[in-house]
Amino acid sequence: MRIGKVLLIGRPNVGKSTFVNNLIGQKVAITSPKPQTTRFSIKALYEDERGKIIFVDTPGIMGKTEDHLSQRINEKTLQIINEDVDLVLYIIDHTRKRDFEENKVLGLVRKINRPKILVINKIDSEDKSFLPQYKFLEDEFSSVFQISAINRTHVDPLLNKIFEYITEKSDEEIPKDLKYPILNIDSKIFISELIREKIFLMMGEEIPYRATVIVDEITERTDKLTYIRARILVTDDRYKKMVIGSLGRKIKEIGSYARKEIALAINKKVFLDLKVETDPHWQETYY
Ligand SMILES: Nc1nc2c(ncn2[C@@H]2O[C@H](COP(=O)(O)OP(=O)(O)OP(=O)(O)O)[C@@H](O)[C@H]2O)c(=O)[nH]1
Ligand SMILES: [Mg+2]
Repeated sequence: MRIGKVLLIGRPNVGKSTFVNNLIGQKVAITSPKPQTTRFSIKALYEDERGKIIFVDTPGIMGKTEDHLSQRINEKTLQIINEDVDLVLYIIDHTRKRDFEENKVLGLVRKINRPKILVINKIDSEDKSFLPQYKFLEDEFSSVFQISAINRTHVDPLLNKIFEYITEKSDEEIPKDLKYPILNIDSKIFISELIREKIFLMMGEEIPYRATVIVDEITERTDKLTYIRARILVTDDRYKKMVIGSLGRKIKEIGSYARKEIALAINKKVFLDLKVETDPHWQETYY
């Protein structure tokens, strides 16, 4: 069987998770316009008549890491990029200047001794382009693709190229992490991610980094209704107030968006029992 693993690497916000979702054809990783939306690596299986590919989405590597959370995320990401893979996709966003952060990621990419493809994302964007700043990279990478992950532009030719690096493997050579059906995360984590995404999309700049979501219970109440109990943990009481909002409006809104999406994903009605708690140590406990 032709089977292999492809690692995605890039600074935050370049569109790694969007690329994986649109390639797989369903949402496996949450996305947002805020940096480091992804907090742990997500492995998702793509399969067609040519073979199977595990795409490894990773958290965007931050240039500066001042807090515990982003330091831990960066550390974990560095471990993942050392895993053995068949191919690396180095994803860049040409609408952003090449800066310290990009150079840091490029330094890491250079050290990976595997075949690499340079993927320039967001070609649909009408924002100012800094493409000339990335021109020099074309000499370094044997293949360069300009894509729009969001519109799926040039994704198929890229996929054809990716398959050139995916070889036949014997049963013993097949990576163990191919045992899961599509995703390497369980439903509790998946649901907590969907709720966390709403926090990234609906709260200001700071709260998303002070918050995490824990799903404590998923119970099938009837064959049509699923009960889900979850907590949003924040580091401080003042963030708790902000997430709850005046008259509880904010948490209601977050819960309502999350509930609708979860219901769609599991194809059942969902009762979402969502609370906010202060836990100053969640970052150390969970990351
Ligand atoms: N215009 C445009 N926007 C895109 C494209 N791909 C992704 N985006 C947007 O870029 C933002 C970041 O996308 P993500 O997929 O979350 O980026 P990421 O690289 O996974 O980010 P981290 O998880 O934070 O590292 C989101 O607002 C996406 O909608 C694209 O092809 N074109
Ligand atoms: Mg991501």
